[in-house]
Amino acid sequence: MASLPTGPPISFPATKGVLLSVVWIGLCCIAKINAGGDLGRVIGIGNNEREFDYFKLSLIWPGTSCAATPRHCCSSNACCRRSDAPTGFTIHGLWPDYSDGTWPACCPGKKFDVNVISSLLSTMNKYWPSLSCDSNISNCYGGTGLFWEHEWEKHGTCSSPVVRDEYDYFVKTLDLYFKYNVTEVLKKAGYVASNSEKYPLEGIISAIQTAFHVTPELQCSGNSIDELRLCFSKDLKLTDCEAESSTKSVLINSETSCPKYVRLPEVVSSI
Ligand code: U2P
Repeated sequence: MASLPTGPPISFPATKGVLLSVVWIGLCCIAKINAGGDLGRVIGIGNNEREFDYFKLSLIWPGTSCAATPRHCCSSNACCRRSDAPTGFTIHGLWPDYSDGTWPACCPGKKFDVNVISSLLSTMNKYWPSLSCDSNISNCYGGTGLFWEHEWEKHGTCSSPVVRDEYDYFVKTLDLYFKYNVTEVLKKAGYVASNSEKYPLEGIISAIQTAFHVTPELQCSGNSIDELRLCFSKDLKLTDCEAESSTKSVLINSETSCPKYVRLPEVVSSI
């Protein structure tokens, strides 16, 4: 009768190690489901994530975003700041992306610690505010938390080696936001928040192209601009956002993109 091959006995600590790894991978999977809602495009788990190809600086138009959540008010929701509500683009996040249209998310790294960015908080509250309640924002570990926690854990942790740590992630993002002031560029071209005006999409794209010599990515909700994204190479130089929309005509003609005339609505502050 054939006997089972014998090997070194598996010690308890080794078994425990295997079990812990399985639990950890399981937790990572859950985190991806909770933190994204965009699982189809998120790839990689654990340490095998390959390095990203480029960055997207994603900016939110608060007037559009706030209109989508009119009744969810709480202290963290900047839509509810009445006269102090944001008047221009605010930061959504700096996202490491792959050239094929997917992106890494929730890479192993340090958990968010708000104390690390205490010196940045007043700037962050103004230019990188949450536009919903923290209880609705998922982190990478199956819970909920601050908007900044979500952005650091989901995107910041996958931004190495360009981004060194949590503090560096927020500083680099704020630097890019202030260096390439999209709200100011559009204002100079006559595109300002308005609840009555409609603007030609082509004019908005041209204004960015003239100022920064690159093509942005735009996302609309109905006929209102929801997000404007600037793309950057890994050395943080502006580059065209090519992955999803390589030319102006693609942007304008695409069925899933913005219509030819778009709005930049003002924030109608909810209570
Ligand atoms: O578009 C829906 C959400 O998917 C994430 N996203 C999108 C495009 C991209 O290039 N990279 C990327 O990460 C964003 O996820 P969030 O940070 O909001 O969780 C985006 O909102």
